[in-house]
Amino acid sequence: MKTIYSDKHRLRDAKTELYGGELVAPFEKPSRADTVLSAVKKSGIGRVEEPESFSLDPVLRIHDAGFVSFLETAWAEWSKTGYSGEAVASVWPARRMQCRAPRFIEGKLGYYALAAETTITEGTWEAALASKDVALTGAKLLASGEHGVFSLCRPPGHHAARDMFGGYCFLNNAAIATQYLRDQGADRVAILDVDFHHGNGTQDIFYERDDVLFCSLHGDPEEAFPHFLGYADEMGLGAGMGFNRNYPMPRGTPFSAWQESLADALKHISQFSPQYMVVSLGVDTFEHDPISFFKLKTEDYLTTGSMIGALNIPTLFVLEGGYDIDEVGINAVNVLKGFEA
Ligand code: SP5
Ligand code: ZN
Repeated sequence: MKTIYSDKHRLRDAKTELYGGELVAPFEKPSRADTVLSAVKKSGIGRVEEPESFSLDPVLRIHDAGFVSFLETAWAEWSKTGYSGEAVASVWPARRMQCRAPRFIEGKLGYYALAAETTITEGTWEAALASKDVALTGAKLLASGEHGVFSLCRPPGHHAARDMFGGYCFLNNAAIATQYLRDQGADRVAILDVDFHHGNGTQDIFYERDDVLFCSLHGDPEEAFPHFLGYADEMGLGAGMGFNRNYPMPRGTPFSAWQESLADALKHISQFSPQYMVVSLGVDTFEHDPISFFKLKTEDYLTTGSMIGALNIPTLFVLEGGYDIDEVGINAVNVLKGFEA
């Protein structure tokens, strides 16, 4: 299996994340991608290739144009205010307030942010653009006949909605790749999101559509980020009714229980008979992940990959979360190995 990787992820190198009331060094940091890349190389699973550059067109098939231009200029607008910290939202269009994007950057940040832990910094936009190129290059390889491709995306994407960033995400790489595959002629694409966190952005983007089935396994939003989406009763809307499936699970969920949700999601994906599957591959389900609460072990990722592979659907793996830097590489690669075996 080929891996697509760009060094430009390094341009996303925030110094601060709001966590537990403090500004801490971000969990989502460049060394994550280094760890995954070195595990890929060590595994001998296949070649590592640079992405092609794509225009903004495939991005604008998913994201709002105002949002895209906000991301593009946010750092420049913030830095000219004279603030010394990173660009961060501090005020929101909360209930009964006007939901419109104001002119000043502080207002725009609140309008477009879904969470305050994620800052915008110099280089964030360039890194996000490269990350979507990594995803799109993988999708293009899939469309040209590859059976499995790994897009080693960083920054991640699944929390980013049509017009919202947050949860360490700016552009929704998996959604952009999925739409690209549709636009290349596939009638149906399934998205399987196994990141510990609910893929709120991806769900929101495809919620009213019956051409993209979205299935997400995640920490119960009663207890886990993003808290305001990911409940089991979210089944889709209009034409999309029945094409969204959530599997929220409680604190301490072991692989034995997680695997049952995976099997059910895979059963529905198989019944949908998609031409392609896009896997939002987060490995923050790991027992030692610092911000999550599932109990998956390193060898469970091999089983996960082989269960996905058993469907025999051309599959794009898009990297999302996973924060225990010692194990994130081996766990991600185990999914790929299991898929190929
Ligand atoms: C892509 C991805 O995995 N994004 C996750 C973003 C989560 N950010 C908020 C984390 C809040 C964590 N609170 C956990 C308390 C653990 N003691
Ligand atoms: Zn996550």
